[in-house]
Amino acid sequence: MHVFYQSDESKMAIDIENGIRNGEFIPYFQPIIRGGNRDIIGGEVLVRWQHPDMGIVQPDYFIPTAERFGLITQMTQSLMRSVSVALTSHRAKIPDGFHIGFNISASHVESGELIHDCDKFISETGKDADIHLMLELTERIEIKNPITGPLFKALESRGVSLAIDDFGMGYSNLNYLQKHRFSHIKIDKSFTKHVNDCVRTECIVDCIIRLANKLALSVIAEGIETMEQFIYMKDMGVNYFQGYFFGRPTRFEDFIIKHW
Ligand code: G
Ligand code: G
Ligand code: MN
Repeated sequence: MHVFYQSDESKMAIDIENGIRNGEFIPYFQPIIRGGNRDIIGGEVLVRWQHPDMGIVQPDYFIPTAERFGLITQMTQSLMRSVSVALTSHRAKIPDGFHIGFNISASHVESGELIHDCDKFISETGKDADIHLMLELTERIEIKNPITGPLFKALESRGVSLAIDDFGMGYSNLNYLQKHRFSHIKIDKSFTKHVNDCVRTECIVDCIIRLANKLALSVIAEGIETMEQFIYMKDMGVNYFQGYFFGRPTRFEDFIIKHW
């Protein structure tokens, strides 16, 4: 008798695939703040799995499997669709120039579908709607494909911003910064956590901000949890802020109710 032992991970991959079809992957939003007046200028989309048995599941549990089993592009596409519906239905409440950031995996960049997905999102939310699309590419994964050059140019020509996410945690790929026109750097929360108690961290943060300024990149500090961290980063010249101090990731409806 032939017995086929299916691994736990491939079982999960099947659940993920079904979950995508059933619309179980939902967007949460976390506000991004401008330093001066503390206005909300946008939000980052953070996916959650609304699991039929387990309830709300955090992405660290399922993103690696979705990536390994080639499901992340589909998941992001379904997320982009949900976000465009949410934004369109609350358009009147959303300020002009609102930034909406998606986390994009390397395989999605390499798939060749990203530009089409962005075009779709832009046309769904309305070309004149003045909603600004931002893509966050984590620095922890290396994107090897040579298509990034033309792709990044095409994105730029559509007004899509590119941010390097988790900056300082990965390859610290300065070559990437040299070659491509990123518009934003997101300082990883592990640095933010120690800005007031570790001189070495302060030196690193100082260098990242100087580098960003010289390259005319905007800086977003992630993981701001206290007033002290906010003030420290603001005094250092950081432009934008994100973290529990300003708001945790929430459902879009709660995001709208809480902030407007
Ligand atoms: O809230 P937080 O637990 O949301 O997110 C955990 C990790 O999952 C972060 O590294 C974040 O970048 C990643 N993540 C969240 N949403 C998405 C998504 O839609 N796509 C990808 N590729 N990663 C995501
Ligand atoms: O990797 P990426 O930067 O995309 O993901 C952001 C992650 O950071 C998410 O898991 C999000 O929930 C989490 N996060 C957001 N704000 C804070 C914060 O103030 N403190 C901590 N510890 N985590 C945060
Ligand atoms: Mn991110």
